[in-house]
Amino acid sequence: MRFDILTIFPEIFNSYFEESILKRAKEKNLIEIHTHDIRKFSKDKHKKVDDMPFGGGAGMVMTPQPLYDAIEHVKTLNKGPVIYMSPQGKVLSQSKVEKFSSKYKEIILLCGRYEGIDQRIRDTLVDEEISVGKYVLTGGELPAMIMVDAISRLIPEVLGKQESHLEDSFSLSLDRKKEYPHYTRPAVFKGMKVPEVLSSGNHKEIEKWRKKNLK
Ligand code: 21W
Repeated sequence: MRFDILTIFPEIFNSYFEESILKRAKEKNLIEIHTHDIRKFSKDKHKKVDDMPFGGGAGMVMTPQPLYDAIEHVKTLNKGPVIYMSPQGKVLSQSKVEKFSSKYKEIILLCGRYEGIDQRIRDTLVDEEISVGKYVLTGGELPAMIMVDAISRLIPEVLGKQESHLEDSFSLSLDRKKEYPHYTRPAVFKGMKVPEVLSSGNHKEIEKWRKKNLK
């Protein structure tokens, strides 16, 4: 999977994608992540990317020229859909993530800042708008990271045997499913004991206990 991310804050992405599972997926060439600084495409003498809203009102709007040029450039590198991370978008769910992961080999993620982007870019260059939940963030960068994370972990071989999603409760059904409680060593922590059955070696009894203790 190839991701191209359009943002005015490309540095935000570096640390998260350079750790753990996604770092390993990049090293194994299972995913490619390219960030593009929208500001570099600004033809304004001060590299401005925002302007006042026509009709008045609070806040600034991302001006169309840098967005248009950035998207047109990225479209030569990535043939996938342009997904605008937007509070007005369809809320992301595991079934949506599964659709993206199976349908596309390339995806373009557009991150907004300020009050959002000029409507003419949405009308002409955006294929789909996705939100990550019903709460207000400062921009689309965290949502884009969520997209990359959730889509990438469904690609075969991104997760090791250890983290395999074939057994996890999320991929077994579309919505949140119950999980049994997890414990690890030590067997006693600050006086709290691990349920004895879990170290009994009796797999039938362990299954029974786990079924009975779903949360
Ligand atoms: C948020 C821009 C709200 C404009 C009410 C109170 C991308 C996002 C974003 C943002 C407004 C996503 C206002 C879940 C999100 C994003 C920035 C509207 C301000 N309205 N998913 N304050 N939540 N957010 N105006 O915020 O770009 S995906």
